[in-house]
Amino acid sequence: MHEWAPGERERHLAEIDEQGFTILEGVVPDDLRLDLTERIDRAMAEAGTGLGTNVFLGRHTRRLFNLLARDPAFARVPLFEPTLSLAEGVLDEGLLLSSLTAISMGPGQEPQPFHADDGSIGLPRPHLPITCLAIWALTDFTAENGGTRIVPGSHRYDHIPGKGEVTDGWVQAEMPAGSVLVYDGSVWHGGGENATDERRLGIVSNLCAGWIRQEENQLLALDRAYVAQLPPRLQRMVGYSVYRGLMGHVDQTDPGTWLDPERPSEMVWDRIR
Ligand SMILES: O=C(O)CCC(=O)C(=O)O
Repeated sequence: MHEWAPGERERHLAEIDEQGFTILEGVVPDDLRLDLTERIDRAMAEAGTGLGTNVFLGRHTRRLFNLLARDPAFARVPLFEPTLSLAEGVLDEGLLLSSLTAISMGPGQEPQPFHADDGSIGLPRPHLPITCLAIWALTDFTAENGGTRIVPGSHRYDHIPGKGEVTDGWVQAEMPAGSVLVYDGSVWHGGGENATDERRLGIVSNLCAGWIRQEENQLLALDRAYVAQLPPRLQRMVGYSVYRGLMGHVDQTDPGTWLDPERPSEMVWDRIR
């Protein structure tokens, strides 16, 4: 269990609210960081992960999607208490895992176009936070190696960046390995430029409100028998749950009870007398 200093969690939540992001410095223990690094390298080698094929994915960058399906050890990322607790503060406890992706940004990578991660959702902006993301720095993130560029306050802009739109006023998430950048998915951001001769390695843990569609379809990506072995909280986060006793039900039952018939579950219909 992560120990917050008095007022620390509230300070991070206020930063996300005010500027769209916050940084948790040095929160990931070294053994976890190194273990995740080794597992990403193994999984990328097994999958034969190639370089991106466009300017957004990055022609010098390898991305491994669907991380949770590749190794249950990656469950530790979306369940990591400090970032999950902040995401619950931004969204609520009914949040879902939207996607889990490793990004290995190689030397020579140009800056990624600015974008908002919730930009595909056609709601008028600004709107309530509907996604909350965490980028884990498994190596140092620096100005030179492509630390994420982010525009403070842009989660409140009334539009998303136009294609190729150049914006000033961005700052860079420079953070030592073991730190995590947590942000509202409405904020304008993009990977920086890697002008070094070493890779910048990270994991993006994307969480969304329990009432919108997940970016990567976790229920199809993960076999049910596999999900049954994951921690119960993560089972709910991948979609074996109902939001407010209603959304996600099957024939008026909570699909979480398919994995554990004893799981307490109150359906909306039980509340109506
Ligand atoms: O790599 C980064 O710093 C940001 C990645 C990102 O925003 C994305 O791929 O959507």
